Amino acid sequence: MPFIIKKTIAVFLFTCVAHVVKAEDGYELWMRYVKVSDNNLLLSYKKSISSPAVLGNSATIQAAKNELEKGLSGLLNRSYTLSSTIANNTSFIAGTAVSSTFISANIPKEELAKTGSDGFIIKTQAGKIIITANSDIGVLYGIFHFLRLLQTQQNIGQLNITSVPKLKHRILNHWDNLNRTVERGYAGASIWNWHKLPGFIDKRYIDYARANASIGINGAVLNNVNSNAAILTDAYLQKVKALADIMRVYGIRVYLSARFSAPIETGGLTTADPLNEAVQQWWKQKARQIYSIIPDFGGFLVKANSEGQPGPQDYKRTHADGANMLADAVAPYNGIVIWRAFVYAAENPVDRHKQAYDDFVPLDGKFRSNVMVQVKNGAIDFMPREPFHPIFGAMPKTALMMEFQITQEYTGQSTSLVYLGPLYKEVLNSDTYSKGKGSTVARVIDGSTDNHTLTGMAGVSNIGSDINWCGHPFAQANWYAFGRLCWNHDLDSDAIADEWIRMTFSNKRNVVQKVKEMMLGSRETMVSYMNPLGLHHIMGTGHHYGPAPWVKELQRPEWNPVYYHKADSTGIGFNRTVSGSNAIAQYSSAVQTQWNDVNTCDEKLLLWFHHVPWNHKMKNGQTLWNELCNQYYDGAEKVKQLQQTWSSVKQEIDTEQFNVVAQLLKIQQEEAKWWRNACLLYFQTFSKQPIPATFEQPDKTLEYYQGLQFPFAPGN
Ligand code: BDP
Repeated sequence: MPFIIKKTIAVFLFTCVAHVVKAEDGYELWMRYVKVSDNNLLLSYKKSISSPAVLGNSATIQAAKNELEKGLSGLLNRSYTLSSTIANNTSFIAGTAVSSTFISANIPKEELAKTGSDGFIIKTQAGKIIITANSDIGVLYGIFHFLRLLQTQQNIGQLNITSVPKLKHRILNHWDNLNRTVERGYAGASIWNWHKLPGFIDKRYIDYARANASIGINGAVLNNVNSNAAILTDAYLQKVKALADIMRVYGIRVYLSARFSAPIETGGLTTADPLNEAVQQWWKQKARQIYSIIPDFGGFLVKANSEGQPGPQDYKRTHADGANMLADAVAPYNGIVIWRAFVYAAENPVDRHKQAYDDFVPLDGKFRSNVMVQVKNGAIDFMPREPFHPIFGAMPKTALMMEFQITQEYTGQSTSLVYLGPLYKEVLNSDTYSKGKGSTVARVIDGSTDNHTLTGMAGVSNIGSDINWCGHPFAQANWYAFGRLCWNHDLDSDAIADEWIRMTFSNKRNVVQKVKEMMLGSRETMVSYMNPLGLHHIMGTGHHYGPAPWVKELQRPEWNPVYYHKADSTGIGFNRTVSGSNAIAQYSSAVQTQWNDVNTCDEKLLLWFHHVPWNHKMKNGQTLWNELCNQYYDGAEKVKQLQQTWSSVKQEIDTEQFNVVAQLLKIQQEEAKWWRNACLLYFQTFSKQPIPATFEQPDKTLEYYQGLQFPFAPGN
């Protein structure tokens, strides 16, 4: 073949290869490290980062080096080999102060002291960028932060950042079962391949740990709160150890959900009574064994006496008796016990809203110092909108941990684009008034209102074996937002969305602006077409997929949607004021005044606290019935707008990612209509009023919606 032809073919092949852009499947999450698109910035970054050095040689520092190498090579499109020593032309240095005299000479001790065990400093000093911390994990967090600055295309000319997490324990709760099903999981199977552990280490475990470390998450409860005692047996503890060994490198401790009756099920005892000495010894021995295998084991999470789980009340003991017994077992190893306050009982006729408070508040001051009581954000159950849980602010002597749900059990599951940042912030910013104005939920959990140092936040994970981890590409943003808020609850959801979009999709102004607009409105949109005006718990039975406000025959009263909406010919809503269940009395008086008058109550929570006549006049002059219709229609309409906005950025988004989201938005549109039509047709049987003629009328009957069945819906 003549040379010229060979050359032409070679050039042709090269051009083809160069143009094959890898379609994105979402696996890389927000750590894509694609080349910086702004050329000026790219040049300035390259200039600022020469001969980077990362000092130290622990496994964590090695992970930090790997990450920086991967990040810089991708972002700056040039291969980097990191050095462990400072050269003459080194302009970027990362390491602890003890790792280098250069760092200790340039970063004042007092500044470093303020960063504690996990925080970090990023500073331009003596013409160099210095990333430093008191610990190797702090250095790793600093490197992730630095990479985020490049990913989001920030100016790094004169850096002066000190970042310290506001919460000590930043934990994901996996509701993963040992057979790899995931309770309320919508992203495939559990990522923990228990059967193949400990021999087989899936690469995902490392990427999972990287992703968590990148946002500061430092704990993972590996198994479901509805737990199986087998996780505490010798064989499983070896599997847990294999995971702990990986996570340790990234600063993540593993925790286990402990089944309270494990001494009976796996220990051969006849009781699990927390005051029984043999039971106490059994747990002490179990803790000793676990810590001999996993020295930095985090501790136990317990769901007790709730939804059929065993607990201390089975023996007429209190939650404090149960928690303290476990706390004593892990205390010698610095372990903690996280005891859930999500309790309610079928036998208790009191409004479910009140039950956890009634059980727990009298126990304030009775828990050991290594116990945290983990409280869901609201008193019912992770609803699309709930008032904050009245326990926040009511147990000043107890370390209270927030529990949010990241997995979208009640917020559209894996077919809906719902950014939960605004939900989390709404709760965190709520004022409990427990110590006067400004005693926000955030300040209760970060320990500042009541002087606690044991602080934390848990999120029920939305992670599974799906290639994109979370099922819906936008669900990744909820994992991300949760982590960022654990680190700093002062961040606003707009800023978090901004970062996430830049790292996940693009830094282009148009994309950031449009996608952010979609995300920021998405939670309110979902509330409008599912649970407007304070409606709650009106979803399908068991799987919780779709609307079913008509359900009234379930065995336990508080499992029935009719228990919550109480629609009748006179009106709709749950009267929780003094003339009703008086749940409102569990809040401080300043909070009560926001909600206890039907005419001044925040309308977003109107039907949460009041049973309201159909013709009640709303603040905008509409009747309640018409406003309910408006909200449902408005919500469904806004999903159409989400579709349009998404289409407008088509050219700028990776095709595969674009198509996944476009298909899901189409499903969401149908689901929004379904919620709207089914709920309004049903409530109309009580209001006896028409859906205003200006609206497109439902095309199916109520009977049709009532007949829908989903026996195989996921997550059940
Ligand atoms: C409910 C879920 C159920 C969980 C429970 C819990 O439907 O699957 O077990 O919360 O938090 O919302 O324990």
